[in-house]
Amino acid sequence: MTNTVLHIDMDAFYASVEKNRKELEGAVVVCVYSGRTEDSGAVSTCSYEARELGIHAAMPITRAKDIAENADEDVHFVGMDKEYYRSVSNRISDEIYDKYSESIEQASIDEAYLKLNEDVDKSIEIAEDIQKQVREEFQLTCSIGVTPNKLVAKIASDREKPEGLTTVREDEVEDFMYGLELGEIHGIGDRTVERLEELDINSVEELAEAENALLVEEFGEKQGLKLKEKAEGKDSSSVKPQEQKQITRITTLGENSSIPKYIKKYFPELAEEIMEKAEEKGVGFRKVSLIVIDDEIQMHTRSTTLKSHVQDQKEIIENGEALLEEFLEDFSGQVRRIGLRIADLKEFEDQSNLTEF
Ligand code: DCP
Ligand code: MG
Repeated sequence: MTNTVLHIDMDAFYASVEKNRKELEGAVVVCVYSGRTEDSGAVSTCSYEARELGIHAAMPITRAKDIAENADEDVHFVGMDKEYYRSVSNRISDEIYDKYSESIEQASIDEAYLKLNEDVDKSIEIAEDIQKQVREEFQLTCSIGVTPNKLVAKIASDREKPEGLTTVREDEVEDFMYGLELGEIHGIGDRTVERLEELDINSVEELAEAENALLVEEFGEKQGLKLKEKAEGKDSSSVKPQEQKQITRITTLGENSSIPKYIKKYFPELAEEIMEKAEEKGVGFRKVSLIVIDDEIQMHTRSTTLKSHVQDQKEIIENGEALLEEFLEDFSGQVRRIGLRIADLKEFEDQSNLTEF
């Protein structure tokens, strides 16, 4: 079996999330206000429209406001709300990435590595599918690198932003790496570039072909050889999945509805997908949740806690149905998307074949 690593990086993440939340058009600048004076603080990130004006992350807010004042278009300034961005990030991972990989490493609030047990062509299809769902379900875009390892994936995802898809196959790694500047390789900072240049190593190719002894003398055995491996595009580090806290599956209804019978028809398939994942992970659950996304894209959740941990598809469906009926009793809108979730997960051993006395 072959496998690949995807690196997914959201485009202008905080700014894009704010754009949707506040229904803003055009340039958006997300600010971290320090509170000292009204405008003291720095830009956290900004939309691509704002970048075109010359605004960028880490710029003082006062400077960004000066630029905005002289711009022909409106520039929206909003305060950073990291907790909210984190909740969106968790949902993207939970509702989309989780369907494709057993091994997801959330590397930061807006980037994740997925290990896929697939060949490159199938992996590209999955990456396209992920981009489509992120766009349709979250009105956000992301850029993805499809490659043999984490090091190359991280660089690849950054090559064609926004909404880029960059594939580097095993036999293309060398060309890809040699086309980079030394400083573009993750983990090779300005100071390292300077030290390499002092050794007359001025390109990635030269680093890949440098004498081991020379690098070891300058950087020590471990770091010296590591630098060379990086230049070769080699990386043996594995995707390290975080402990999974919940399993969620959501689907869009054929048409918006508020009729329990119609909505419930979607439950068996959702529950089956959740169970497949739970069995693959070897976990049982004690909490079942219903997720409703209404026709105004508002999300509602309702949950039940069970008496003990189980690993039972029927429990998901029946509790989901009860929660849905309860929810619809005092809900006057229309349901657009429906989902089920299991949580409070625990390693689970099937004991149904043990005889009870
Ligand atoms: N961030 C920050 N300060 C920085 C850099 C980043 O607060 N100096 C935050 C805001 C970003 C998020 O981290 O939205 C992710 O960082 P990225 O470098 O991925 O930046 P973006 O997602 O905003 O833009 P890009 O489209 O270039 O990935
Ligand atoms: Mg990003």
